[in-house]
Amino acid sequence: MAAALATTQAAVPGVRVTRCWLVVIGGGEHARVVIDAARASDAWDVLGIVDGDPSDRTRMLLGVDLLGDDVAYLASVAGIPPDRRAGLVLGIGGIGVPVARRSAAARYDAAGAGQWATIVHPAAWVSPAAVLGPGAVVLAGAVVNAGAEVGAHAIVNTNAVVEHDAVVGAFAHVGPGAVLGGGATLGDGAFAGMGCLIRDHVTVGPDAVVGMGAAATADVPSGATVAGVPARRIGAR
Ligand code: JB3
Repeated sequence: MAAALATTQAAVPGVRVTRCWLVVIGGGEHARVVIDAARASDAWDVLGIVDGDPSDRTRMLLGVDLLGDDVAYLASVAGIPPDRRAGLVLGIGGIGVPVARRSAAARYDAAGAGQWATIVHPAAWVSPAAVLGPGAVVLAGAVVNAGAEVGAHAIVNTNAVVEHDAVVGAFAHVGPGAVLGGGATLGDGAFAGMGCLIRDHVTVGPDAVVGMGAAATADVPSGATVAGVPARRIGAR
């Protein structure tokens, strides 16, 4: 990470580990797994969540502080020097529709609110020869093999596989158990549904959707929705 982030010293038996503070934007269902991954990784201490919905369950379930809505949080960090600000990560999952995630990221970027953190659950494997973009999240059991690239704010969900040399675009989402074969591409904002297969060297265009359990054996046009085995076009997103 280019510049320093605000850190916290956490005592663990026999050692002191320096962790960075993390703020999670959005406090719904996806945020819970992001928070678990961040805590498990020993790299982050979760300062709190930012969410305008006061009914959220994440605080109660995981004991996380609510820092207010976006307006309140952005106002609160305005006077803090950049190197004293917490790292940021999107906790908004959006279930394959990246609109809210894109607009939240743009809002925080426009405000210069802080650096985006990259969160990797310790039970995931990410090759040292893979590249993860800022704000990318790789959850438990996932594998990201050598030469793969995972773009900014992309999600590699539980038990997903991103094979060697595959590319996951910015804001794309590889759903739980989905597999991208070697050299495959999931375009920006595209969604690979749970358990789907994307054949090696196949390209799924930006903002396309590959349905749950589908097998994409040929390229998928931008914005298309495909389903079935082999996958056939069933509509547009
Ligand atoms: O399928 C899996 C494994 N996970 C799904 C995930 C990818 O998408 C999960 O099952 C859910 O269906 C869905 O999770 P998500 O997006 O966390 O949904 P939900 O529980 O509705 O939480 C979204 C939260 O984001 C809500 O609390 C919203 O108030 C909040 N939110 C939405 N837009 C926002 C914004 N929060 C902030 N701070 N800023 C926003 O612009």
